[in-house]
Formats: sequence, C-alpha cells, structure tokens
Amino acid sequence: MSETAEPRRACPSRVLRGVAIFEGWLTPERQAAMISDIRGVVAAAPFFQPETRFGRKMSVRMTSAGRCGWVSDRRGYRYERRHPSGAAWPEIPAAVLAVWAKITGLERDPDCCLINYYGAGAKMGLHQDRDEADFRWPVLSISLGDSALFRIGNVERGGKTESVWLQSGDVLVMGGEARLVHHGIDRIKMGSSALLKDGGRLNLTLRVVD
Ligand code: MD6
Ligand code: FE
Repeated sequence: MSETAEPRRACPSRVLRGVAIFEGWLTPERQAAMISDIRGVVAAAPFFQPETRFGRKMSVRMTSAGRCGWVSDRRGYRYERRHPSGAAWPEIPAAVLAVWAKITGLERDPDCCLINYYGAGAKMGLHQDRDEADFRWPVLSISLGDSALFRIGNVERGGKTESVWLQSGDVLVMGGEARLVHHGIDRIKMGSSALLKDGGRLNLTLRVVD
C-alpha cells in the first residue's frame, strides 16, 4: 500500500528547467507502430496548415485526435470539437494513451492529442501552452522522426534560454512549476531519422483541456 496519494509515475532521464525528458522511451518497434496508428488518424482527419489571427501561415501542418482538437485561423486559436472539414476528430490511439498513463501515472485520459508535422524549414516560435482550463494537468509530448532543437525559456517572457535536441522516441513532460514555461522548436535536422518515409518530424502533444 502506498503511503501517499501521489500517483505512480515514471522517472525522467533528464530534467531541464523543470521540463522532464524521457530519452529513448519508445523503442524503434513501438515508434513504427505508433506511426502506423498516426497514419490512421491522418486518413480520417487530414493535416491542414493553420494560420494566425493575422493571416500568417504557420510552417507546421496540424491535425488532432480526441474529444477536441486545437485549431488556429483568422478567428484566432482555440479548441474545437470538429476538424475544419466538419468531421469529428478520431480517437486517440491506445498506444499513445498508454504512454500518458505510464509516464504521468494519472488515471484521467487526455482530451486532446495535437499532431504537428514539421517538414524542411518548419519551426515553432517560443510560446506557452495556456489554452487549457486547469494548469495543474501536465502536457506530455512524443517526438517521432527527425531530431528537433527544442528551446526552453522561462515562465515570464524573455530571459535566457537553453536548448536540447529531441530525438525520435523521446517523451517530454511539462508539469508543475514548468507547466507554463515558454518553449519552441528552432529547427529540424532533416534526414536524421529513417522512421518517416518522406522525412520530417511528428510531434504529438497530449493535454487535458477542460
Ligand atoms: C514540438 N512542442 O515539440 C513542440 N508543448 O514540436 C510543444 O509545443 C510542447 O513539446 C507543450 C508541452 C510539450 C511540448
Ligand atoms: Fe507547446
């Protein structure tokens, strides 16, 4: 019997500014199986190119699985119950939910699995994940495919930053004090992984939304 109400969660191999990194969490076999799960999601909910409120196209392609998905267009960014096509989002693959359960130890499933695809030249500016209702829930991300340079800043805007290369199979968790740190992707090392036939990187982020 456990002495505390703390859930059982996994131990990271590295912690940078409170961001927990589980290097090589997924074996190459599990990565390949997850790619085929994601292909199923994308067949039902195709990637779209989001744009900002100001009409600027983002460089990543996006889609989602789960009860809601994250979208951004001229009306701003928000969670939506449906893909831009009007179709419901597909379910989050079981293997993806299993990573969340094992690493966070939480009994509650995430509501949203945002799927970002980075091709050549794609990046993501420094941002906070703050469109969710309750920041006590962590955000977990899974990296698949080519390596990415992930930059971690501070909860406040500005200040010094540190970077880390995320590789295929790495899992990252932003929770607790680190839940609202600024972070972004500076660049992708194209061709560094053979996981995706046409190269590039997939990042899955799991969140509890409401
Ligand atoms: C990316 N990740 O790895 C971008 N957000 O492509 C994120 O923006 C992110 O990895 C919240 C928590 C974990 C993340
Ligand atoms: Fe983020």
